[in-house]
This record gives sequence, C-alpha cells and structure tokens, in this order.
Amino acid sequence: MTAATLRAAAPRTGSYAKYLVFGGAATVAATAFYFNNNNNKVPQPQKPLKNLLPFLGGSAAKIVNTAEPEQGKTQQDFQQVYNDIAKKIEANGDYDGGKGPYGMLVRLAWHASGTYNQYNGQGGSYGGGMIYAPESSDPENAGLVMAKDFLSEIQYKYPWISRGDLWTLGGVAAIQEASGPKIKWRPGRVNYVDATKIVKNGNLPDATRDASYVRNLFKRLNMSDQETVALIGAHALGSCHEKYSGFDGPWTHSPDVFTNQFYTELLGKWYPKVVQYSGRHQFEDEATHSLMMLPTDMSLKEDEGFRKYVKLYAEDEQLFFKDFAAAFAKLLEGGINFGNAPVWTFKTLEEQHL
Ligand code: FMI
Repeated sequence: MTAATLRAAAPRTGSYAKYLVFGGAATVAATAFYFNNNNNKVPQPQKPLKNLLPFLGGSAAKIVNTAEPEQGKTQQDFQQVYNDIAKKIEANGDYDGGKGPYGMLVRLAWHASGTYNQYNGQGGSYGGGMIYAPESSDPENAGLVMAKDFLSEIQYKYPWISRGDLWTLGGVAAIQEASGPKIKWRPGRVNYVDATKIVKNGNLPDATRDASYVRNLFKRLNMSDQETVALIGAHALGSCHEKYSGFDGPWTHSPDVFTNQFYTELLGKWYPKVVQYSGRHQFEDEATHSLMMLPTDMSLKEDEGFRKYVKLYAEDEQLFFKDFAAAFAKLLEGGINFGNAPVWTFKTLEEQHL
C-alpha cells in the first residue's frame, strides 16, 4: 500500500505519518557503496544492514507529520481561544504562591514538543501524546497534569482544537501575556487516538547533567548553541517544585514577567546547595539566598560556546526576545510539515483592550 493510499484510507486522526522513502533509498545507496568497495578476492562475511544504519541517522525511514489545520477555522477563531487562555491566566495571578500559571504553561508547551528527534522524525507536539503512558507518566513531566488540567476548561469550550495546538498555544499565550515577545504560531497538530506512536521516555533533558550533554540533547531537537541558550532563558518564568522535580525555587525575582533576568542572575555569584528533603544538588544566589539555578543552567556559563550567548542576552534584552521568539516557534513546530501555511501572531489582551 502506498503512503497516499494509507493516508486516504485512514481517519483524520491517523492520517498524518508519511514514511518517506529517501531513508530507504539512502540505505540502498550506502549498501551498494559498501559492497562495491569491498571487492577483494577473499570472501567477506556480509555485514548486517543494521550496522550501516547509524551512519544514516539510526533509522531507515524518517517520519514526516503533515499539518492538518482544524477545518473551517480562521485566525479569529484561534484568537478567541488565545483570549480565553489569557483571561484564565490573568484570573489566576495568585497561582503557585503568586507566580501565576505562566511557567507551567510554557513548560507544558516545551515538554509536549521536546521529545522531537530530528534524526528519525519521531516525537514532538504533533499528536498531543502526553495523555498516554509512558509520556504522561515520564518523571520529567511530573506536575504537568496541573497545566493540562488548567487548559481542559478551554478544551471543553472549543472541542474542535487539537491537544497539540491547545498546549502549544497555551505556551504562546503565557509568554506574550507575561510581556514577552510575539511568538509566530500555526495550527494543524492532530490527536493521536492511542499510544502506538508514543515514543519511550528519556528524550527530555536531565537537569543534573553538563554542557556537552545539553548540547547533544538540543542538537537532537535541531537546535544550535545560540538557540539552546535562548530557549533556556524561559527559566525567567515560574519555578522548580520539590514535589515535582526535587529541585526548589525560582530563577528570578519576577517569575511572572518574561525578561532577560535569567542571564543577568546567572552571571552573578552562586554556591552549591542540597535541597533539604530530595537531596538534589542545585545552586543558590549569594546576593539574596532566594533564587536557584540547576546544574544544567550553570553549565551554560561554564561552557565557552554557550557563555558568549549568556553574556549577549544579559546585555541586550531585545536581542534575547528576538532570538527566543524564533527558537520557541521552531521548537513548537519540530517534526511537522506546515507547507506554505501562513504564520499567525495573536494580539495580547492589552492590545485588544480586553
Ligand atoms: Fe525548564 N525546567 N528545563 N525549560 N522550565 C523546569 C521548569 C521550567 C530543564 C529543567 C527544568 C527548558 C529547558 C530545560 C521552563 C521552561 C523551559 C524545572 C522544574 C526543571 C527541573 C520543574 C518543577 O516544577 O519542579 C532542563 C535542564 C531539563 C529538562 C532543560 O533543558 C526550556 C527549553 C524551556 C522553555 C522553552 C519553565 C517555564 C519552567 C517553570 C515551570 C513552572 O511550573 O513554573
């Protein structure tokens, strides 16, 4: 059965994945090259094809998910959804000890997208998979049930929006309503109807690691050093919760406003601290003893390649806003082919005088 026949036969929710043949063609070409160049007289044991696969990115076929925007819906319909999320954010300013829901919504959008693997096309925000195990119960996603629950009221009101679109739009609304930059966004994620396409856990970063680990992991997401440093600047919002991650505390003094303060704070003085009950190792600021950094955050200023961007963004908030907006929009679209669909930006409540 061809990919086109498969696509036509399957219902909307299952018609997204096209297994491209270029991976297979590359495999054949590489195999031919290997055996043609292995023409000495002594018969060689035939190496299994799978030995060649790592050179091709570890997989014979790359999945491409095609965006299928919610039928008949316009930018205005999505602005309406945005407005309802934004109003709910505003009404919950006292959430999480006064930090508001900004942080958890940005984290939901990021973790929904952060499973993407550019080498095989798997993961990402396309299928809204975080309602299925093992993704829903990934220890790295601990606490995100609160963010999904926060948005479920919006899902009831707008049953036509896919989970992936809702969760990513939630992140966009949180950034913009926290006075952050405008984030370009497009609809077209579809709902997985079972767990068959859910990738196994282990794709989201581990906060206890070092710079080379961070670099490798974000490379899998197709992110450069500059994009990686820009993205992690979102730690300006929200905080860590001992009950979820074992880490504890906010990164900045204004966790409900999107700023470049993550970088200015990071360049200050920090000392190691062990979290009382979890025993996790993190860092505490010398100036106020009220802020925290993760080991991975600290690695950004220790590594030469990352440090230059930490300094740049600490000095120039507008540059950070511009680079963050581009990297975050790219993160949310990882693994999805939107074709020539126009990109949208949404007005904040303030801009609409709402
Ligand atoms: Fe971060 N994060 N983050 N983060 N994140 C949070 C909270 C949090 C890591 C670890 C980590 C990005 C990258 C990375 C974001 C945004 C982003 C927490 C605390 C941890 C341990 C969770 C809790 O509630 O206890 C890393 C080191 C490993 C996964 C990492 O690479 C990126 C790229 C982004 C956005 C683009 C935000 C906003 C929060 C606050 C969540 C909240 O509930 O306030």
